[in-house]
Amino acid sequence: MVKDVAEVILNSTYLTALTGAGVSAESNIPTFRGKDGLWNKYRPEELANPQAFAKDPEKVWKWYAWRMEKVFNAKPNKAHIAFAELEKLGILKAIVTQNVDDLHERAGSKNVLHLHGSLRVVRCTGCGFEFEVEEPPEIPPLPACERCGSILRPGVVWFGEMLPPEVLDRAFMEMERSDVVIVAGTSAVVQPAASLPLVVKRNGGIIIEVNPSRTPLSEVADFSIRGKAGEVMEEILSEVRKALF
Ligand code: BJW
Ligand code: ZN
Repeated sequence: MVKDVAEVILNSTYLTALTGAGVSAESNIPTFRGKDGLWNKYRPEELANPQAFAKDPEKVWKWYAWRMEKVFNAKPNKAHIAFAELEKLGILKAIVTQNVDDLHERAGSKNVLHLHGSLRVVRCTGCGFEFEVEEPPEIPPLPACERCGSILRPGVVWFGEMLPPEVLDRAFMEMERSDVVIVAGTSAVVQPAASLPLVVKRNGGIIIEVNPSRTPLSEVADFSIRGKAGEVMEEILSEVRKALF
């Protein structure tokens, strides 16, 4: 299977990837759902929404500050590195990620689209001022905007919120151009991200799924490799290299 997939990748004209939390699992960052999922005891629907923040901003901020700490100290794993290598080889053209960590970039990937924002970004709920952070804020007190004094919030996309329109447009454009897409480490239940690979399928392209578990996308995927992203992507890269060099 991995050999066949490597061949498909080598024959592709425009390969892209859609990644999710499972790709960072081997960097010890918990996923949201699935086996070993859940950030602490919370389901994402419970805290990753504007209503939860309005009701108890301190609780939500504490959850994010704790996650920021974990993510900022994490290291890219074999999956992130393999994706970055495939881009360097000129084969992978773009990564569309649902992840709010920056592990793809830290592994060396250049063309990364963040559908759900980033834990590195903090935004003012009043004036919209946005900036990058090196460290998580210390909570309490609630972090306040230095320009207008309003409460700051994590620069991520919560349930019921729009995805950044220009990022979503570019993600759809990348999928329109793709003849092959690797879908790795996502439960493929959160929309509109989960629909992106269907664009490739509709245009007659190929979906390669990499996930230890079945997902709603497994039914339409041309290849479903059941395994951990780090291990599988490393094998794929090694097969690609063997064929090239
Ligand atoms: C491994 C592994 C290993 C483990 N290797 N793999 C259409 C129909 C129904 C509902 C909607 C719809 N359109 C919109 C909605 C509403 C909603 C939605 O999708 N709800 C569904 C859950 C039902 N969507 C939205 O609200 C979005 N906004 C929007 O559409 O605006 C317009 C609109 C609003 C309202 C109605 C209609 C339109 C916004 C979605 C924002 C998602 N935000 C979060 C939180 C980000 C901030 C934070 O981090 O806190 O994004 S939720 C969370 O889920 C996070 C993730 O990016 C996202 C996806 O999760 P992901 O990455 O797939 O991870 P998991 O944990 O689910 O799966 C991990 C997978 O890895 C598993 O499959 C494992 O098997 C696997 N795995 N180890 C490889 N080693
Ligand atoms: Zn402000």
